[in-house]
Amino acid sequence: MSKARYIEAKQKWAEKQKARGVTARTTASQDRLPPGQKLTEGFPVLDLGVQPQIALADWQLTLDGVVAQRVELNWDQFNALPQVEDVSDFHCVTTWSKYDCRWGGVAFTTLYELAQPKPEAQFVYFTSYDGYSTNVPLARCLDEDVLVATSFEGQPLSREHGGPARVIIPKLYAWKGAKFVNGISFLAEDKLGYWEVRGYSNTADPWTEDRYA
Ligand SMILES: Nc1nc2c(c(=O)[nH]1)N[C@H]1C(S)=C(S)[C@@H](COP(=O)(O)O)O[C@H]1N2
Ligand SMILES: [Mo]
Repeated sequence: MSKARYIEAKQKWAEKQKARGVTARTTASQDRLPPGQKLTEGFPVLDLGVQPQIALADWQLTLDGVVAQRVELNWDQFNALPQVEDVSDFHCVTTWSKYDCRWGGVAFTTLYELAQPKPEAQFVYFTSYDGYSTNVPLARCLDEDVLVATSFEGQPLSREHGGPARVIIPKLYAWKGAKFVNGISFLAEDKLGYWEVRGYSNTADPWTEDRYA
């Protein structure tokens, strides 16, 4: 089942990259803003009170769990992977949304391909340099707009917004996207992340205002 989603996502990424330049959403549909959200023009910063400083020479991303291939990527290796760009809307559970964020980096599907999760892997657990963590079903991570971003609006991702690299999962509330990411574990059993153990919803769907569990 995740195999089929993976192939579908790969195909959609290919189509989107082919149509580069028209990836931006051009029509602001009336139902674009999820219920209970307010549009913001700025870009608020939300963190745990620490913005870890990671030298690129020390940066590492580990892919592990129930995988055929445990992978450790340094900064150069990560940036040598195929790069994609995607424009998406950003919805924070604290009720602000930001439209048309242009992220660049590596598609989640590319990392999936590298690690080759086994069929029993159904969940993903992300960890970060600031001690943050969050969990997402694998199927949601295989959507064609999920990426590990290293750039925002064509510029290297700033530290306050999660640089060197952060996860973007546009269809879920933004706490599901780990800033300062350093680990992606593919798991057979779900494992709650930082906010999920503190009462935030596990599913985090902005369209059903699925904010708190
Ligand atoms: N590592 C880490 N990732 C994180 C957080 C955090 O505190 N630490 N906060 C989350 C929350 S609640 C939101 S809304 C977004 C905020 O991203 P921004 O600061 O770029 O707006 O990052 C998410 N990812
Ligand atoms: Mo948030």
